[in-house]
Order: sequence, then structure tokens, then C-alpha cells
Amino acid sequence: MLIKLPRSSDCHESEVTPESLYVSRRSLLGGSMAGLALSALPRLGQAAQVSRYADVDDGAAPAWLKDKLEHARWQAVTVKDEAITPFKDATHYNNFYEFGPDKGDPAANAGSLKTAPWSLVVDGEVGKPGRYALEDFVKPLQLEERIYRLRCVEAWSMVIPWLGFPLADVLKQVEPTAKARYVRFETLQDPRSMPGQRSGFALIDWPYVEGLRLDEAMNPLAILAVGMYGRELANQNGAPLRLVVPWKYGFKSIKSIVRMSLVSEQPHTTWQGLAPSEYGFYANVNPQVDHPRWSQARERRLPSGLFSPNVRATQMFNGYEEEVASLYSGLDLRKNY
Ligand SMILES: Nc1nc2c(c(=O)[nH]1)N[C@H]1C(S)=C(S)[C@@H](COP(=O)(O)O)O[C@H]1N2
Ligand SMILES: [Mo]
Repeated sequence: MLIKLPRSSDCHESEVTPESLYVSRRSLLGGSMAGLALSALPRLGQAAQVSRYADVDDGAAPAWLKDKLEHARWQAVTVKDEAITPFKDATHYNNFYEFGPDKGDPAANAGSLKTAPWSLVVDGEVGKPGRYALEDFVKPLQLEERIYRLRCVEAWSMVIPWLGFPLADVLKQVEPTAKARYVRFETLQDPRSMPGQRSGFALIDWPYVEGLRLDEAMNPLAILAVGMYGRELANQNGAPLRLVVPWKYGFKSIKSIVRMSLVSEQPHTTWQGLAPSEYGFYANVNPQVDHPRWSQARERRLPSGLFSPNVRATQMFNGYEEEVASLYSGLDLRKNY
């Protein structure tokens, strides 16, 4: 995203599949948060299957995830009247520079990522630091489906049904101390399985790092995802554990997390470090603040093709203004982009 402008050839892979998966209006039962529904829908009478989505490969979820799927809260949060992006697009049009700079590279190369066993280091300003096995770490947490818009800073977007845990619940579990003001996340560093880390594309100083202010991290919309489309995450989408912060540009949603640190100073994040005049720490989706090299007023919603570009207006905070605007009262969003 540093070096590539959107090109028309980026559109070719979209077959403009007629999408039958629309988010249920029934799930929007009142609720004080407009556009969100925090109601748990029943599981539509399906037995112990993994994927609930048509044409989606069930994958091979580990036992702990299968168990979580049995008791998940489906459609805990949904998007109103917008089609879910086909699984094919969500898994074949990716940014994951550890596996290469092109949109198809992650799908082609991420098979080499070994996602089990996986451990997460929790350190810094916490009462319960440690190295946790992923399945132990998530054991006390309730799996929820969150259907969110994902808006990349490159001006394309998708709607993805994630499966994950509220980040607030994760944080409470590790007991941040009074000194904790930010959360810093780190992606796996493993040049043997990640060709982007050993190639000449060395612009990035690995590992990939992202961060949130603690109050942003505690917002109910922020989740740590372990699945998508009713199944486990595809490797190219950041298996086995990735952040999803739907009101921010996609680069904040760091993939394949191995370390979470509670810190007192604002973390130095990857894209901000590479091009501070183009990518900020906040990276809130904002149609009024353009990227220096392109407008952020509109976005190309996948699937998108030459004959149906599927362009729409970008919404403030990606449509989550009501839920998150109060986090930024008094902050100049032009300066703090
Ligand atoms: N570790 C890591 N995380 C990452 C990236 C990356 O290159 N490396 N790319 C980011 C960007 S720019 C976007 S838009 C999203 C894309 O997520 P998706 O491929 O699951 O749609 O992942 C983000 N997380
Ligand atoms: Mo992105």
C-alpha cells in the first residue's frame, strides 16, 4: 500500500458472483446501537457442522475451536442490508506482506504457516503475564460472530463474518495495571515460512507491529478473531489469531499475533514508521481526510469488476460512528489521522 496505487487490473479477479448471503434483517432487533444487534440468534437448526455458509470449505478446525463453534453467539453484531463478501474474495484478495506484496500472494504462499501449536506471549503492564497456549488462553471466552465492514486504506472494502472474542474480555483476563495505556501487538516472525520476510521487499522492519489506545481496545467492537464464515481463519487472513478493529483502516487489524503487550507509551507501529505522513497511529476511517496520494471519500466494495465497479461512499468511522465517536472527542482528526 506504500508503493502501489489502485490499478484497474486489481479488479480482474472478481467474477461478480451473485451473492445470496445477505445479512438477516431479523437480527436487527431494536438495540440502542443503531445498525448493530447484540441479540443472539438461534443456530438455524443445524447440527454439529463447522461452516454455516454455503460454498465455504469447512476447513479443519482444531478440537478447541469446534467446541467453541458449538456454543457460539451467531450474528452477535451484523451489518444492515449489505451483502457479505463471497468467501472466495475474502480469501484471495489479501494484504499480508509477510507472504508477498501482491493481493494473490497470501493465498498462494500462506499454506506454509504452521498455526498449531500456537502460543501467545502476554507481557508488560499486566497482572498475569505469561506464554499461553492459544486454546488455554481462549478457554474462558465466549465465541461470537461479528459481521463487520472492512475498509482498507487503499480504498477497497468487504463485509466479513468474523468469529472471535471481545478484546475487552481478553484484556480483563490478563489484568492490566494502572500504568497500562496502550496495547501493542506483534505478528509472528518466521522467515522460513514467510517468504516476504526473506525477500528483497525489505521495506518493512519485521515483525509487523500494531497498537491501540487502551480505551479503544476496550470498545465492544474490537475483537480478536479466530474464525470467519463459520469456520477457522484461513492462513492468509491471519490464522490462528488476528485483531479486527472495524472502524479503522484494515492495516490496524494485525494478523497471526504472537505477542500482546500492555505498555505506557504509544507503540511504534509498522505503517506509521514506514510513511508517517501517509499512515497515522489512529487510522480511523474518515472520508473527509484524504490520503496524500488518493481520496478516501469513496471505496470499491468487493466483488468489483470493470462493468460493475461497485463503488460506494465511505462512511465516517466506517459506519460505526455512533459506537466510537466519543473515543475521539476533542481530538483533531486531521492531525491525528
Ligand atoms: N501481519 C500483518 N497484518 C496485516 C497486514 C500485513 O501485511 N501483515 N496487512 C493489513 C492490511 S493492509 C489489511 S487491509 C488487512 C487485510 O485483512 P484480510 O486480508 O483478512 O482482508 O490485514 C492487515 N493486517
Ligand atoms: Mo489495508
